[in-house]
Amino acid sequence: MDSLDTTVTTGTAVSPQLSAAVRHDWTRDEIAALFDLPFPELVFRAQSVHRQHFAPDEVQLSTLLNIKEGGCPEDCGYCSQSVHHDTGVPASALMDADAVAAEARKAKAGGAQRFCMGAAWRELKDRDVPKIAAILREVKALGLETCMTLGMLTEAQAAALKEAGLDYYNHNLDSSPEFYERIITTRTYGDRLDTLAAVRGAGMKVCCGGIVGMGESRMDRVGLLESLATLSEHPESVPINLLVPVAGTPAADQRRLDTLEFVRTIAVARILMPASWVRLSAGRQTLTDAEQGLCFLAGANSIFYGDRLLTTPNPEEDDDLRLLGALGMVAAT
Ligand code: SAM
Ligand code: DTB
Ligand code: SF4
Repeated sequence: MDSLDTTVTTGTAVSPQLSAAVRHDWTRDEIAALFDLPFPELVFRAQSVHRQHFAPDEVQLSTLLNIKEGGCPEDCGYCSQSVHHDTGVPASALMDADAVAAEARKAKAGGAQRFCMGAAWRELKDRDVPKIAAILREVKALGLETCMTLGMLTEAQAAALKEAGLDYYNHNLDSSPEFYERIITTRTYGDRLDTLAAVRGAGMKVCCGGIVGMGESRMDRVGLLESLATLSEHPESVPINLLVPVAGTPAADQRRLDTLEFVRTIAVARILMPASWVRLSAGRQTLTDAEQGLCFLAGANSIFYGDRLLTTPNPEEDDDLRLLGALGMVAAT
């Protein structure tokens, strides 16, 4: 049996040899068939594939800092930082390098491995490149891995960031190409793919995933994962965000996605991109310890660590350390 086989043997103990080969030719039908598997079969397959590439008890810890909040000209329907929505999030200037380094030092002392910095920009402006480079040099000097998400990038900007010490660039596809157009009108799916190509071209690692629970259908979740899993190189890091509903945004009143469907999405991402770190990202505040444990069982092996995401709360570090301890899991080395 390989990872495509959707045949299920019921009432019989089977130990299929599941292939964890990295493929880039997944079809929507194959992906939809994985979503349709009985839950225990799906989680078993995800866990089996996971163990062929990763230690099952290791979790990668990334701490997030909003280095430039609010005032973003884009109209992403889920986002608290868009000027198009009345969310009460103020627009701030870009933090200076010393202030960012102070936060990075705290993150490192708390046990973070990677420091992720987000700016509420449509795109990086050339005039800000020296300031961003200064930030990167300071954070890198602390011995942390670096990640940034600054909106769209040109090839030259991507090269400059790489040169300044940027390890990862986060730029999400967010949803299927079809659903994307219903949540964002100010830039296209193609624009996002161009930025991802610029990041790859500069030799950086890619962090790219999406958001679920925005009112999309299961086929849209299939479409998102198809877009990610058919990239010529899989993103090294795949954040799966569960929508954090923010008052004042068009997505504010969305019904919460069923947790089992969220776990299925993680399991399918794990099977499709077996060698990538799958991050259980935004939305952990609404998951119980047991539900988060289920996400790890389904192949998630990375989290945002620290009590804030960009503008919304995340679990306290102590709570996460307690949870990892209770699960017998450790920070990845
Ligand atoms: N402005 C940059 C951009 O969009 O490329 C970077 C920051 S942006 C906030 C990074 C990602 O965070 C988005 O692409 C989206 O996937 C996720 N995100 C933003 N708001 C969210 C929310 N309310 N719930 C879940 N995920 C969210
Ligand atoms: C990602 O995929 N999720 C993070 C990070 N990349 C930048 C952002 C989550 C934001 C959640 C809502 C907020 O705090 O504003
Ligand atoms: Fe701007 Fe990023 Fe928010 Fe979209 S998700 S409005 S680009 S900060």
